[in-house]
This record gives sequence, structure tokens and C-alpha cells, in this order.
Amino acid sequence: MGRHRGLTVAPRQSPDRPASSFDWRGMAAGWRDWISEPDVITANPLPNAWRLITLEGGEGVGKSTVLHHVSELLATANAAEVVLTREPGGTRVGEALREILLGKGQHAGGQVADATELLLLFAARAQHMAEVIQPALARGAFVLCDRFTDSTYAYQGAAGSSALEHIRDLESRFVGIHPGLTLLLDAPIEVGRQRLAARGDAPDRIEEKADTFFERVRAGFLARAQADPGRIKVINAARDPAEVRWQVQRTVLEYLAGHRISP
Ligand code: Z5A
Repeated sequence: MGRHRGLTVAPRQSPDRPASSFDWRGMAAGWRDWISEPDVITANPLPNAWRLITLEGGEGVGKSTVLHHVSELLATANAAEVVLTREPGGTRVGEALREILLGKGQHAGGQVADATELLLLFAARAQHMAEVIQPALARGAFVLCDRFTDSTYAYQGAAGSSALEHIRDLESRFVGIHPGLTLLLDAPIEVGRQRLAARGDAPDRIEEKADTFFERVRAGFLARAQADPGRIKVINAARDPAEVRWQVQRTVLEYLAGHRISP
């Protein structure tokens, strides 16, 4: 065991579980020795914005695919306006910051320190809140966002070097809300990798990190889902598209029914 960011952590090795099983509760519990309880079991002091629905998960698990499916469901349910957006990005400033964060174009090969990465993500998010998310929610629209603050907890927090209290502080200062519903698409990391490779995408600055980083990302997401099961619903994204679609549909329709909306 060692110390990391003031937390007690064990050596970063994945628990000995078959990649194909989907015991996500057991898996999250198995990782607990290095994602300590205070990291994930926190009171939720921020209000939930029920019309804000986010898609989370590792790379290539199918978030964009599901985003469009949820959008269709909302249209069927006669939801007034649906805004599709993503992070980092969603605004002109945010998309420019995304290029830096992912090392695209003229930023290819550039260094981004961990603190810079965290602050740029929240700079992009603050702009996104002010320019897109808050105005949309205020006029009664649904906002479907491909990644949001849970990604920061998983990538920069659980897998990276950012202290969780810093992320929480930035979140409460510059975001101020939680999504009402988060669909966490979970799959073994090689599944997402294979899907992106099949699409022929070159890896970006973050995707170039080692597999152990992405195992920590996955565990970080699952630990957050275990800590907040009312908001974060785990979807087995390793299944075929029709089954994923069915799981998503069931989850979203249940959620909408809870808010008196039905197709
Ligand atoms: N990041 C961060 O570090 N901190 C933060 O706070 C935030 C982000 C907000 C950009 O994310 C990077 O930013 C990301 C985390 C970091 N880096 N990483 N890793 P992104 O969301 O833009 O990129 P991504 O997650 O790496 O990948 P993606 O291209 O967006 O993938 P996706 O949306 O999850 O998957 P998809 O495009 O819907 O599907 C991928 C392919 O699989 C596609 O060909 C589909 O047709 C196919 N697919 C989809 N579903 C299935 C099923 N069920 N079976 C078979 N094939 C499927």
C-alpha cells in the first residue's frame, strides 16, 4: 500500500476478474483499496438538473451512438427541445480548448501539465454552462451531453493526479449542478479500443495513455455509480448494439416516467 494524493492506495493492478463478466458492483468493490471510500462516497450537495442527461464511459464504448438514440426517444416522448452537446467542447471556446487538451492540429505533441489539463477542462465547462447548458435548461430544453463532470472525476481524479477535493471545489464553483440522469456505458477497455481501431481513428493525446490508466478510469466510473445509483445507471456496453439500445431505452423511459413524461 502507498500514499497517493493524500489517499491510501494499493499498487495499481486490476483485480483478477474475467474481462467478459459484468459484475460491476463486485468490480467496483474490488478496486476500493485504491479508490478509497472518501473519494466516492460523498454527500451530493449540488442540485440535480433533471433535464440534463449525460453519457459517460471509457473511450469508444458507444456514447455518441447512444446519445442519438436517447435524442430519438425524447423526440418520441414529445420533449420540447433537445440540445445535443459534448465535453470538452460544445462552444467555440470549448472546442478550441478541446484541440489543446487532445493535442490536435497545431497542438499535436504539445505538453499539457496535469494542473493545466484540469483547469482547461473546467474553463471549457464554465463556458459550456454559461453559453449552452444553463440557457437551454432555463428555457425548458433537455440537454444531452456526451461526457460531463463525472469524466473529470474518473480521468483526472481516479486515474490521474488531481486531488478529488480540487475537482469538487471547481465543480461547485463553476458547474453548480449534477445531471438528473447519467448513463454510464461500461465495457472492458479492449472493447472500446477495438471499436475505435475498426473506425480507423488515430489515438489522441489522452487515448495514448497506458491501459492501466484506462483501468483506473473504468474503476473510477464504476465506483461513482456505486456511490450514486439513483443518478448513475450502468449499461453493459459490451453487448451488441440492439441489446445496448434496449437497455438504454428501458432506463430512459423509466426515468421519464418518473417525471411524468411518456411516449
Ligand atoms: N476527458 C477527460 O479526460 N476529462 C473530462 O472531464 C472530459 C473528457 C469531459 C475526449 O472524449 C477525451 O476527453 C476522452 C476523455 C477526455 N479521451 N479518452 N479516452 P470523447 O468522448 O470525444 O472521445 P472517446 O470517448 O475517446 O471516444 P468516442 O469516439 O467519442 O467514442 P464513443 O462516443 O464512446 O463511441 P461511438 O462513437 O458511439 O462508437 C465507437 C464505434 O463503435 C463506432 O464505430 C460505433 O458504430 C461502434 N459501436 C457503438 N456501439 C457499439 C456496439 N454496442 N457494438 C459494436 N459496435 C458499436
